[in-house]
Amino acid sequence: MTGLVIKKNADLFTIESGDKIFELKPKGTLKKNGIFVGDKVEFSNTIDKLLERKNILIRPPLANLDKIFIVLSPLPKPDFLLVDKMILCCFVKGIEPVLVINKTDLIDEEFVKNVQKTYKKVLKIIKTSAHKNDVEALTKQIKGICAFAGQSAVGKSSLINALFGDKKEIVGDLSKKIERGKQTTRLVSLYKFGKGYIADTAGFSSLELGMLVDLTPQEVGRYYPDFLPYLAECKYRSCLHKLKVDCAIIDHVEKGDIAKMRYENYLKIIDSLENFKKR
Ligand SMILES: Nc1nc2c(ncn2[C@@H]2O[C@H](COP(=O)(O)OP(=O)(O)O)[C@@H](O)[C@H]2O)c(=O)[nH]1
Ligand SMILES: [Mg+2]
Ligand SMILES: [Zn+2]
Repeated sequence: MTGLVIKKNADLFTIESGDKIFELKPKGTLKKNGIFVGDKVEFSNTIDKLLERKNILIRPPLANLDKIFIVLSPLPKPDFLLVDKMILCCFVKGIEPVLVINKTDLIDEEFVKNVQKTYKKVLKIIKTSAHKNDVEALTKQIKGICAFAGQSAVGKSSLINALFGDKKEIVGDLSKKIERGKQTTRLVSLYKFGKGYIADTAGFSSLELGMLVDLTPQEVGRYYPDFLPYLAECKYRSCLHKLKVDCAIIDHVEKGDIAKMRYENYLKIIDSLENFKKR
């Protein structure tokens, strides 16, 4: 039989298969540390085989992520460099990023417009208010294995609470874990929601560049959907888009086709990637 790992507790794994749940240990030759929540496995009375995975994150430990909701809000003030790093990480790993503008009850139109202008060519953008229980757009987006990311206090836990609504026993467990997760646990579970699953990714608010260590600075621009239409215009194929001469990206930033902030954050990301590799 095959199933999905939805929870891991020491060497005991919770596997969902159809509408049944199994609690199993891996057979002797399989290393428990090699099996992640989100993995598909073959099993009998033990977990026998790990099936192919499409991606993996180490922190939080999750396999086969389909979508990450990157949440931001007017308060706390957004850290757009972090947002851009998360978007890059998603594209590198083959995860669909969705930008969630939360706290629309507090937001002025100007804030929303600016975010939309900067990111409309980059990823899907939806608006929510956890306070007003306005999570319809978010509900529609939940397919496959999904996780929430974003700086602390943007409303990730509140959104998850709003989604689960009256299923209080799950929510209690989930939000407790998320709070606890800040200091201690690295445990992750998947909770079924509609057509997909939601991961309670405690502490998914920062991102180490180590995750992108296999990426060369020259490759970074290729993961920028807003750069993509112009890359062929750069004179040199390995253009880092740092020098004005013969660089189409800088040209299109000046023309306003590419958001200046996206470009400036791009420069910061490739610089820190270069420094990281030198260490
Ligand atoms: N006004 C408003 N406040 C919100 C909204 N969502 C969350 N908050 C508040 O923002 C604070 C942080 O929320 P929380 O869910 O803990 O954020 P997390 O750190 O991202 O999980 C709490 O005081 C929430 O009540 C919202 O849609 N509107
Ligand atoms: Mg939280
Ligand atoms: Zn260039």
